[in-house]
Amino acid sequence: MSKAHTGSKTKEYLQRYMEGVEKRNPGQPEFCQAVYEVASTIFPYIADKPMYHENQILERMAEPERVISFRVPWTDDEGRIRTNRGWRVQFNSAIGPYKGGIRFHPSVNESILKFLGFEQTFKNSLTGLPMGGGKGGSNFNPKGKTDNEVMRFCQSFITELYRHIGEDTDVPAGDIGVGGREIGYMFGQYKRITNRFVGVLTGKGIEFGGSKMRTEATGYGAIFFLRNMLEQHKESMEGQRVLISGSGNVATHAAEKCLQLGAKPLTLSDSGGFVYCADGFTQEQIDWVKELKNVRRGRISEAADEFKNIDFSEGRPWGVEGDCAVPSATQNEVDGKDAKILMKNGVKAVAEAANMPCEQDAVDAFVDGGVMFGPAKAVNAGGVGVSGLEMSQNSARIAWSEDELRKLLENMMKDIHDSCVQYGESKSGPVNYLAGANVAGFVKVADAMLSYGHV
Ligand code: NDP
Ligand code: 2IT
Repeated sequence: MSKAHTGSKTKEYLQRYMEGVEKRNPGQPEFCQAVYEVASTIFPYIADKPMYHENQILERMAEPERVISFRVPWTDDEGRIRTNRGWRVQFNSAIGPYKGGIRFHPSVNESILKFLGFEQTFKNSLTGLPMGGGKGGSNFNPKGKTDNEVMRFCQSFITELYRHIGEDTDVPAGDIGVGGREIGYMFGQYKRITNRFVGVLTGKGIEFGGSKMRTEATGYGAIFFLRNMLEQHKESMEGQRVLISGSGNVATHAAEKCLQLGAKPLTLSDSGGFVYCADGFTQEQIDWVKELKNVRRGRISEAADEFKNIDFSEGRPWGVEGDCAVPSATQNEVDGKDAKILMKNGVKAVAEAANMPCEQDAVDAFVDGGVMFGPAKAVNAGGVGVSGLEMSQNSARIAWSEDELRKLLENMMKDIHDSCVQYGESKSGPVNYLAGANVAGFVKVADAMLSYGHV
């Protein structure tokens, strides 16, 4: 719900609440942005529900239960000692053990990890599985590092973190800069230190307890959500021209699912620029990009050297004409100006596959402009959803089939979509998926917190 939609009393409460959040979290703009986005839709919902105010639920929700910060020393291939900073934000355990990814990127700081942990709490609630919210990471830059350097870094990171995590306490997974390779190194070190083979990390290799469909789950799930939004508005994926940013795990699998559902993925990107294919990428081209990014670890611009019908440009892909946009790279990659251009070019649906990819101005422009807007915590919940199923399989020491997991993912995304509709439907206008996702995620966590008393 945009600022314009909130009543004056509610607006005043929201403003006072945000002043407090900003005062307590100086220099943490991403965290304050994420809290505002949620609070601006929750305050109208709880206006006539005094128990949430009396029990300070929103105040408590904006405070992580615990933030662990630690030193990560490691040795590079030249024998030099390097020092990075590591964190785990254990945000909210009201409905289950802390759960959420680990990010390795030079931009990582406490503000970014707190915003991600806060968002994760609501996202995990939406999946319907018993998982609390957490996030971790390091300002380590994996770019240009050898496999051995990444291995030594991961081992050092876990040598400190292992004492704070566990299959019933906190279960990390991947995020930007952390994929199958890094999870393997971290799980190997955890097992070695503790002498326990348990589901303490998800996104593991299939050979050692990983779940089928976890690698694909976030991107596939995002496109299932997009399809559900379109179908809710009597449209289909067939023939849709889809603008995608990023070229990592989420972006490549989103592009692949678009293709499988008869849509045309037109763009992919990385921090150097974007590639555009007017015909839509083929499966062969998407596989080539996966190999480029996961094995050769090259730049997306190389795709334009390899394929005649692919062009490379600097900047972001939001000026390309398309029908749907699926930002899948990082936070704040779509600003208010981008949003106006996308809308002018006829984009009718936006599905946030990355976490908080749209600035608040862009979110307001989409929601107020009647664009179908799927917020990250709903759209990308398929990743952590299948992580939750990996935890179940690990606990029961079983492995489900790919077919079964694909069905479970598709059904989970449908249930999340329908929860957003249930809480976001209005008598007058289109479904407000933003308010719907926030309220649906909030209710379960808030009610669990009420049950525990003042803790
Ligand atoms: P990857 O590391 O696999 O890929 C990240 C992609 O985004 C790369 O193309 C990278 O380009 C680009 N990127 C990262 N940072 C920036 C930046 N500051 N500016 C421009 N481009 C950038 O990560 P994922 O695909 O796993 O994650 C992408 C997004 O999806 C993130 O927001 C993540 O939090 C979210 N997400 C991921 C889930 C998962 O299961 N992996 C689950 C739910 C959400 P470059 O290589 O040049 O840095
Ligand atoms: O943002 C996210 O949901 C993730 N990076 C995935 C978390 C997980 O635990 O699978």
